[in-house]
Amino acid sequence: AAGTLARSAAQAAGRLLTRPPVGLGDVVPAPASVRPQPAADFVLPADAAVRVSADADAREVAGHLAELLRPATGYPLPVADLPPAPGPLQLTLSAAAPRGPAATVSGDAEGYRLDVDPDAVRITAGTATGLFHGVQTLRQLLPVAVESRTPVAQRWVVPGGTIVDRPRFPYRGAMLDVARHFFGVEDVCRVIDHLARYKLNHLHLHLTDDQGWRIAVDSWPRLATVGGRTAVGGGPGGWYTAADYRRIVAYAARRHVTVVPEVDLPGHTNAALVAYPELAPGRVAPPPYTGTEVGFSYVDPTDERTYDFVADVLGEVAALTPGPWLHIGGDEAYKVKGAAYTGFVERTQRIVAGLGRTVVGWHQIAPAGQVDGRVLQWWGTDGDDPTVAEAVRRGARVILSPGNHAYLDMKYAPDTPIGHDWAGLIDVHRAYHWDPATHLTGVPAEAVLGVEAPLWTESVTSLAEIEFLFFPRLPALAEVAWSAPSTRSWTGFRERLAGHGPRWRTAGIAFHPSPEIPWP
Ligand code: TNX
Repeated sequence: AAGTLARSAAQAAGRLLTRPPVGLGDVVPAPASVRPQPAADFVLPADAAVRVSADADAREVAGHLAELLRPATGYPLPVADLPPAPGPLQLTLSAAAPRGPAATVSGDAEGYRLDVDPDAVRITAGTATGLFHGVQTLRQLLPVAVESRTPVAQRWVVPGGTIVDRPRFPYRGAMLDVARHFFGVEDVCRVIDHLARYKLNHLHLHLTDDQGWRIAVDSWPRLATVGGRTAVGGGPGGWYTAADYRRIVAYAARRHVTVVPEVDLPGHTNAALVAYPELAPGRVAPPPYTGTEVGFSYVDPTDERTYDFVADVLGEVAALTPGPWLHIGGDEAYKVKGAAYTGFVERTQRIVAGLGRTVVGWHQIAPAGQVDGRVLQWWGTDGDDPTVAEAVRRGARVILSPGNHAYLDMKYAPDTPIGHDWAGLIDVHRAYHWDPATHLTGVPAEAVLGVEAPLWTESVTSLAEIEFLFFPRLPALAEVAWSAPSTRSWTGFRERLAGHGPRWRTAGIAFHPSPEIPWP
C-alpha cells in the first residue's frame, strides 16, 4: 500500500511539474462553457500537420493557424485535407457544431467547439468563421512564447478538456478614426489582427472629417487629392487609393472581420468643402481645418448638387465594400437643424437603401424616418434616450458605444498622456462593467445588434499610441460583446486578462499596464 501511495504521489508530482502554463479557462473573451480535463493535456508534435475539412474557407483558416504557429515553433505544419488521416490538429466543418446567436449579421454562425486530449486538438464548427474563432482560442491556450516571431525551444502544451463557445451579440467591433490623423494600410492591418485575436468581427473606419478626406473617389477626385492633404495639428495627412482600401478589406475578410466604411454627413465635412466649394453654403471655400473643434461645417442640404455628391461617393464606397453596412455619420451637424437635417438624412438613407446596403448612423439620426433595418450607433453617456427608444419602437436596431464605457479615446486616469476626458475617465473596470442588454431604457436586448469601441484620433498619432489606448480596454469590451452574463465577472476577468500582458509584450504590442490588473 505504501508503494502504491508513493507511486501515486510521484505521479501527482509529475503532473504538477508538467501542468500547462495556461488553464483551459484562461480565455478572453470568456467562453460559454469550459470543462477542463486535467489528465488530458496535449503536446504539439514537431511533425504535426493541420488537417482540415475539404472546403476553401476552412482551408484558409487552417492556413491561418499554421501561420500563427510556425514562427515560434519552427515546425513546418503543412496543411492537408481531412480525411483520410485524422492527425493531432483537426479543423472540422460540421452541420451539428455549435452555432452563433439566432440573428447573426450575415446569417452566419460563429460558434465552435474545441476538444483537447492527449491525441489531438479538434476544432469543430458549422462555419469557417466558427473555426477561425476556435483557432483564436487555441492560440491563447498555448504558452506565451507562441507569440514570438522567432523559434523558441518549448513544450507546446495545450490544457486538456472541452470548450463550447458562441457569441452573445452578432456585431462586435472597433472604430478607427483615420481622418483626424491618417494611418496607412499596414497600421490598419495590424489593428485588424488585434480585433481578430479577441473575436471582434467589425472594423468601422471613420474615413472623412473636417481635418481630412481619406478615400479616393473617382467622380470627385479632389476630395482625396486636396481634402486628404491635411490632418490635426498640421500633420501630413494621406488617403487610401481604391487598391489600398481593397487590401484592407481583403486582409479583414481573411480574418473574418467586416469593414464598415463611414462617410460623415452632413456635418464634419470641412475637408470636402475645401476640395469642392460648390458644396458649401454660399459656395465659398473655407480654409483647411487642422484644429479639434466640431460642429461648424456642413454640406448645403438645399442644393441638388449635394445629393449628386452623396450618391456618387456612397456608390463608389459601396462598390469597394463587400459588407452589408454603409455608415453615414450624422453626428454633431449643429448648423443643419430640424426638418433640414431630418430631410437630408432621409434622402441619404434612401440612397444607401438604393445601393442595397444597410444604413448605420450615429444616434443623432434617430429622429429621421425609419428605413428598413437601419442601425443607430449610440454614443451617449446617459442611458435615458427617449428619441432613440422611439426609433427602436419604429424598427431601428442599436450598436452600443457608450461614451463613458466604450470610448477608447478617453483617458484611463488623470495622468494618461494622450486622450480626452469629456465623457469621464475610463479605466479597465469601467470599460468592462456594463451590460448592453439593459444599458438603454426602452431598448430591449433583441434590438441590440452589438457593441463597438470607437477610437477617435485627435490626440493619437502612431500605432503604438493606438495600442496603448486599445490594450487592455479592447479585450474588456470584446468580452462585454461576446460573453454571456453568467460567464462574466470582474474578478475572473482581471485574472484571465493578466496572462495576456506577457503575450502582448512578446508580440511587441504596446499596452497600458493598468494597476487594476494583477500582471504576472
Ligand atoms: C465626439 S462621438 C465626436 C467626434 C470626436 C469625439 C472625441 C461622435 C459621434 N463625434 O467627432 O472625435 O467626440 O471624443
